[in-house]
Amino acid sequence: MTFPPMVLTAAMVGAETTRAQTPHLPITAEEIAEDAAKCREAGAAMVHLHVRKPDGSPSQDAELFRAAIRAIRKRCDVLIQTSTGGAVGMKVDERCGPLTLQGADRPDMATLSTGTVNFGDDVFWNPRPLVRDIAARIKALGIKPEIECFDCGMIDEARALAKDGLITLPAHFDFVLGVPGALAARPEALDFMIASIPDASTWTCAAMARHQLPFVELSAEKGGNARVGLEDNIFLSKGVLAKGNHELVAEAAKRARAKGRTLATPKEARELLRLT
Ligand code: KMH
Ligand code: ZN
Repeated sequence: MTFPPMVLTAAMVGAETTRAQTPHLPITAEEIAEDAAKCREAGAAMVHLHVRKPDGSPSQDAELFRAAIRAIRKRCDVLIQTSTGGAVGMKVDERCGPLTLQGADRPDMATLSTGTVNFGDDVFWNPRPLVRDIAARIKALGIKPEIECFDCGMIDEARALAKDGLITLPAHFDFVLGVPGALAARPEALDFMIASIPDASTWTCAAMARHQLPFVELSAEKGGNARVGLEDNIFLSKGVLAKGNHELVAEAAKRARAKGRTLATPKEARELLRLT
């Protein structure tokens, strides 16, 4: 079967990875932009973006996002998907900081997690009213959400959001597999999720830690898209740190091509994911 070009997303920063874990985590706008340009060259069509304060702590501050988005767009044409998850414990207005950016600074996409989930020893808190609030803000900004599903019920919740007119179908889903306390990174789980999404929807898979690169191969075989990057995994191979997100993207690109997939450019990704 011939599949469409594969969209590779680089989850570059996250909220949990620390410089103590890897010295290669980009923190400043310039560091993020430099690595984003290398990710683009290596085959990424999109970056999933979090930002940090100068001390490295997670932030959803609009001005930090504005600086990172401008720095990235100055260097390359990669699509920018901002986080609305932020870090555990953040309140909704803080989480939605990047959704206040308009005009040339507006992100291309934003994430929308559709349910509460254990997140390691913490809880990533997404009760229904909060999810609806964030969905409405994404809709008002006129961009498309990536529905982050840490568990299967979150796909069903997306259908409920569509019924309420808060998202449109077909949607774009991200299956997040392997967060401790949530759905494990098992091939059967991926198969079930693929079978569960509404007709004509698109999907990507973000598997955690050592599962990241093997699940790029699985996603490639199954006709989907994939997310890699230091938010979810810091190792290129056992005990070997990735020297930046671009190394993980390059490895993902190699594995995707070995499975017969071509890689989407940002322009192709925009069409494939039906972004406005
Ligand atoms: N940092 C996690 C608690 C998102 O970006 O939308 C949530 C997260 C999801 O990373
Ligand atoms: Zn994230």
